[in-house]
Amino acid sequence: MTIKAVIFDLDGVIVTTDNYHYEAWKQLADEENIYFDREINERLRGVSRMESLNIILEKSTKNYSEDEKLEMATRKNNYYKELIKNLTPCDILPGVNELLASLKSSNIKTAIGSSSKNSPNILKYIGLDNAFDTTVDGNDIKNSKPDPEVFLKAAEKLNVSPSQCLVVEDAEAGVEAALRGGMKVLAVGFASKCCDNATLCSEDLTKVAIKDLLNI
Ligand code: B16
Ligand code: MG
Repeated sequence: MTIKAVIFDLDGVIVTTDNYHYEAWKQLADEENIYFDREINERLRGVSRMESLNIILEKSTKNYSEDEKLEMATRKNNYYKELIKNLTPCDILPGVNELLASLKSSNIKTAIGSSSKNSPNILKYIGLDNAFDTTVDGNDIKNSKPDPEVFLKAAEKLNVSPSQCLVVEDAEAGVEAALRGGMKVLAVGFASKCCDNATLCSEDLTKVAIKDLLNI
């Protein structure tokens, strides 16, 4: 078997938080009179909070200071933190629990590799805080996706070489990060429609057979 570890992105792969990110950014954008819509929201997938804010500010004519930007990012995160309190195990995406169980019974290591600093809380709310061998998230890295840092750290913690890792991603930035890290990548959801460079593509995890993942 080529693959010894599977590293999962969190938002958009394990659980869908898209709408909560959208609602929290929308509230901030409305307060600041900045145009924001769901198409712009798609561009925020997988990128860090501050980079997301910079994308939103492309529609603003005002120049914000670094302190003002920090305040806005914190304000958005406070709205988001309230919204994600609604998450429960019912929000785990289809196929996730089954795939995790098959990987465990095949002795394949698993990790979370997420840009989100809210990862620890999200995993708690959905009851998967003890489901992975290790987790690396936005709190542990300096460079966010498409930089491969988050995935390379996860591989290091698992003691598996990058070429033996498969990343599961829903964002273009995440697919690029995995490939730049020398890993294989399964593109799901949004990324499955646009990432021709991914090793494998699937609309969701219900359509994925474990034997196809491990022998690539
Ligand atoms: P936070 P992932 C990413 O998570 C989200 O896709 C992205 O939309 C968000 O901006 C980023 O986390 C940072 O999130 O504000 O919670 O730190 O897809 O890498 O699991
Ligand atoms: Mg994601």
